[in-house]
Amino acid sequence: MAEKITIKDIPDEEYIYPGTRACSGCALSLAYRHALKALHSDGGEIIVTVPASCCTVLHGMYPVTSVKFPMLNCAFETTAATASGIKAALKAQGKEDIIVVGWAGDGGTADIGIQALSGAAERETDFIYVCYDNEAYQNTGMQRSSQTPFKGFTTTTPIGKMEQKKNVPAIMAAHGIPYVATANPSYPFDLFKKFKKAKEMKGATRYIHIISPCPPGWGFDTKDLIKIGKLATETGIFTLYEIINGDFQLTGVSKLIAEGRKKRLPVKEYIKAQRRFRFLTEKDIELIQKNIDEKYKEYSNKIM
Ligand SMILES: Cc1ncc(C[n+]2csc(CCOP(=O)(O)OP(=O)(O)O)c2C)c(N)n1
Ligand code: SF4
Ligand SMILES: [Mg+2]
Repeated sequence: MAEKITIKDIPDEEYIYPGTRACSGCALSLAYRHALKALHSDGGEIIVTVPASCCTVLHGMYPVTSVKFPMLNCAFETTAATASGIKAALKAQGKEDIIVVGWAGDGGTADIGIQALSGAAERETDFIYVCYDNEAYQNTGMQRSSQTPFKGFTTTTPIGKMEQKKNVPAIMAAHGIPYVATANPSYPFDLFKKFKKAKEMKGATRYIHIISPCPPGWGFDTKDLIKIGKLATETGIFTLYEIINGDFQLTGVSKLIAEGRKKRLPVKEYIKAQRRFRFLTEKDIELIQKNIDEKYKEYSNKIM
């Protein structure tokens, strides 16, 4: 696969019909759209399993659906277990070429689904697991998850969450799986490329963690979706990287920032653009900025 992806590499075919039941300006829809194009390119079939989440809402209610591929709804905590079952059934039928994908929210991954995911990864189950991280239980009314950021407002953290976010990609990397990546739908070429790589690396679990800005949950206008996603990476709060067979590499804008080829923006720009962060004090923002500065110092030291 060419190192540089351009618009010409993105297939025209759509796998999500226009008019889904997701909110307008939803990053999940955008990420799903480009991921499906990458997974389908060069032919091949996929089966996706999705637990209770905004993604099930996107799909619509039986007997109608907004997608063009086989998808199995599963219980909230069972994405990786269901994907493992699908994989085993396909193997029994000799259909080993079909790619199995588990696609879950942050609650379904980092909280209730983590034991099934950890077990599947340890057993080297051959499937792609995706967590789209909208940083709360958005589908049920914006409750806190372990992915809600420090001081983020949710309906169960009315003065802001007091704890830090759990680092799920690092937990998955600690399983020694061959491919871990982060992605951001505001950078579709980087996302597309990562899904193509995950598709090619068969034989064990591959994990992709996608930041997924959510206008009603995060408190911004739908027109600002791309801007908010870009700010997440341009301020350094959400880093783009890959860990291939244990080798950590920054990608895209995060790489340019660490190499000093692009200026990192102050995190205040990301925070001030979202109503969920309205309780943050100047001191809180300073602390978040300090953490990002330290993280980037480490990245730059690695590169030098
Ligand atoms: C065992 C169980 N507990 C609770 C629920 C209710 N429930 C359905 S979706 C959901 C939240 C999902 O959050 P997340 O995984 O982050 O996906 P999002 O809705 O944010 O897309 C909850 C709590 C459930 N379906 N099953
Ligand atoms: S609540 Fe947020 S994540 Fe869920 S469909 Fe709406 S915009 Fe997307
Ligand atoms: Mg969520």
